[in-house]
Amino acid sequence: MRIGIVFFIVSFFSVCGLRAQTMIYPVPQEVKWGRQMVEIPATFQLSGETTADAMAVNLLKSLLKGEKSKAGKFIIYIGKRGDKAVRKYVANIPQHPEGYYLSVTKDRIVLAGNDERGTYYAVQTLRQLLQNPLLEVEIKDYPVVRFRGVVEGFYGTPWSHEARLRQLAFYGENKMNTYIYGPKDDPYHSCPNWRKPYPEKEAEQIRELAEIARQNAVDFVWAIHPGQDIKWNEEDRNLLLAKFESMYQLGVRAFAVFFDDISGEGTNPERQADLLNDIDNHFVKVKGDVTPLIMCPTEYNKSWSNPAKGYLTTLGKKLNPGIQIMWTGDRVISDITEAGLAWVNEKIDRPAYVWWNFPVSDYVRDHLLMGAVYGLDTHIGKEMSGFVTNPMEHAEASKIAIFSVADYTWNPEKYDPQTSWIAAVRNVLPGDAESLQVFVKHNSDLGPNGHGYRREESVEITPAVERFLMDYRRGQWSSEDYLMLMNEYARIAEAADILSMNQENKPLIEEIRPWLIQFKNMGLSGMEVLAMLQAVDADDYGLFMRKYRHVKALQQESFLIDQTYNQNPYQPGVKTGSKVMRPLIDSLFVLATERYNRMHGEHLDSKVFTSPHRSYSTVAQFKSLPVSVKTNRVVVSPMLEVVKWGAGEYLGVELDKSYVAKGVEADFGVKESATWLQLETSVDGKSWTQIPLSQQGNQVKAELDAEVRFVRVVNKSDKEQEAYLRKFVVVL
Ligand code: 14T
Repeated sequence: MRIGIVFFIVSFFSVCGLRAQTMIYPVPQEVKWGRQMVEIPATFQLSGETTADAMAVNLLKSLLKGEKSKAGKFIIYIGKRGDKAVRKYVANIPQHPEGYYLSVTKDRIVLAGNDERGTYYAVQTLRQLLQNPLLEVEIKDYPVVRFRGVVEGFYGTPWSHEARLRQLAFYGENKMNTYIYGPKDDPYHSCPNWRKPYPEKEAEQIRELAEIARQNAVDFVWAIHPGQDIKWNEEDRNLLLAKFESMYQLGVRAFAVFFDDISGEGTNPERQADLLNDIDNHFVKVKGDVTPLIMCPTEYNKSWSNPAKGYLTTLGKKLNPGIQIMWTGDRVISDITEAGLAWVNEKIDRPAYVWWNFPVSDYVRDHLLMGAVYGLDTHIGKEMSGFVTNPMEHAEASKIAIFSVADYTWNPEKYDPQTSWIAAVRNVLPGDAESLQVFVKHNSDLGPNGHGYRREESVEITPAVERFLMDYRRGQWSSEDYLMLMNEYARIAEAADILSMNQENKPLIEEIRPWLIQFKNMGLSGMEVLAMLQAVDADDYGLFMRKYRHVKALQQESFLIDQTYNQNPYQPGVKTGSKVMRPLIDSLFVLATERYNRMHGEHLDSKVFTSPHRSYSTVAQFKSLPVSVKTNRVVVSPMLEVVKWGAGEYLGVELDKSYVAKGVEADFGVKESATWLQLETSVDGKSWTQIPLSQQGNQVKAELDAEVRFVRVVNKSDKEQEAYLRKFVVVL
């Protein structure tokens, strides 16, 4: 009797515990848990095996350890609407594309899709259920957004073939059905080679991607980006169709045409629509097994659109109704809102296909964007035809965001950013999830950037940080907050070491290694700066000097890490904890040193170690551009976007002291004939010397061989100019 009660209590609580653990992602529409545990016996019958979707059956078999046999009492039914095997359950199958019904009871499992993908997704859900002891359950499920996935659409190093193969498996597991291939730096996707077929090796890889995508229930969409130099004539039209035909021969069954980030003739909406309709009429509809065309317009966000000129309404009217139109929101990088979608949908006369520019980091390459996915309205699932995320060039690290986008697009109404984020971390690195959680919560924000898009970072610890700083400025601090901060920096240092030795997902660790090195430095610096505070309070001169020197050395080391790893030409370097945890170290270092100086009449340097040189400008878009030093070259980070450069405005570099500089190399995307660029140098920042420039194409050069501390480029014309910042280097 007693034992019975104990048994009852134990099993009751363990079933509750299981239920809490068995979280299914993406979160299903409807789940009803039963009470009984279910054990799939060693022998079972498999009904529908020969008629059901082959991918679904293969996946199912890989999950089952037992033997199938005709005599088994336990039966697994698998199939789609219309199949004999699941006929009895047809009333339970949601009438939605890719929907499914799954039920687990004492003596049977039913996996019934509304269509083949639905069946496949039923098995994917079963796969997740089997990661814990199996419990009775009934699930009715379907996606709200029709096309869900990823657009590889960033500038920078395209993903490797292996990374793409891992991605496709990940999409299948997380019920994403779309991968749009469009890396800006693949010359055969964009200028100049979009007209040419791929070389043999690349062609073979595309063939494999299309095939592996198919095996994971993903549409491989091949995109072309011809707008920068397309001529609106027969020849280019035929070349584009021929390229699509060659991709079709490689197994591609879905296509997109991108007209983003171009200028000139290619931006004409009538011509764009004619071309797309042509492809639709003479290629897509003729083939019969190709999915609806997708196009990315030139005005792909509200802030860039000019409704008076009617670009979007022209596309809306002219484009065949089946053609999908992409949209990034109110801005290039922005949250997705109900009002924003309503605005564009009305103009394009169809639900927009959202291209979400997160976690893409091609304009903030020194940061990792591994924060939670939020800022997406949860009531607009039906106002969009698709939703794809543009990721970072770091494929594995992007999975944190991709996982949550899969969750959001499947079931927007039930989407919860925080729980989804935690689940994403657990999914990507189950063995060291706790450490990865510490890492991602301090690697979320982008830092100041031209698009003005920011993300929250270090959220839980922020109140303690602010309180502690305020208290310390007032001359007192709570030991509770002190310990909390010490503990956080200790966990940061620990997480960095643990993750850097993780063997579970090596590609992930290699992608983030520079940031792990910087993260470790930050953890140590934080602990040591807090030790400085303690030493000041204890009035321990020797201890203070040790800690002071250590923090200084760590600051220099951090700068060195920043100048050594991830040396891309745009935003070279490695930033971590840049919103809260690193600024706190810098503030505390200054405050503690100043306090020490006051107490002892000393003059220890309290400046935080930073780059010796800096850029400065009156042009808003050029504000606080990073400067790096490559041996004898002082390099201002270039930018992707067009810059409006007002009359008399300048961009300059201030060196840490005077040098006899050799020269200047620059590229502002300005043609040889332009005369508004003027180079000037100065030693004191007051009297300026004009230096003649020599130009070849867009490349500008000047010889100096004179003492300079300031070098600047001025728009000396009397009107605003459009320019790019492709290169600005002072050679010492
Ligand atoms: F096609 C678009 F929807 C789009 O977003 N295009 C690019 C994209 O490839 C890039 O990854 C993303 C983030 O930088 O933004 C667009 O690229 C830009 C954006 C600019 F504001 C390129 C130049 C810009 F000035």
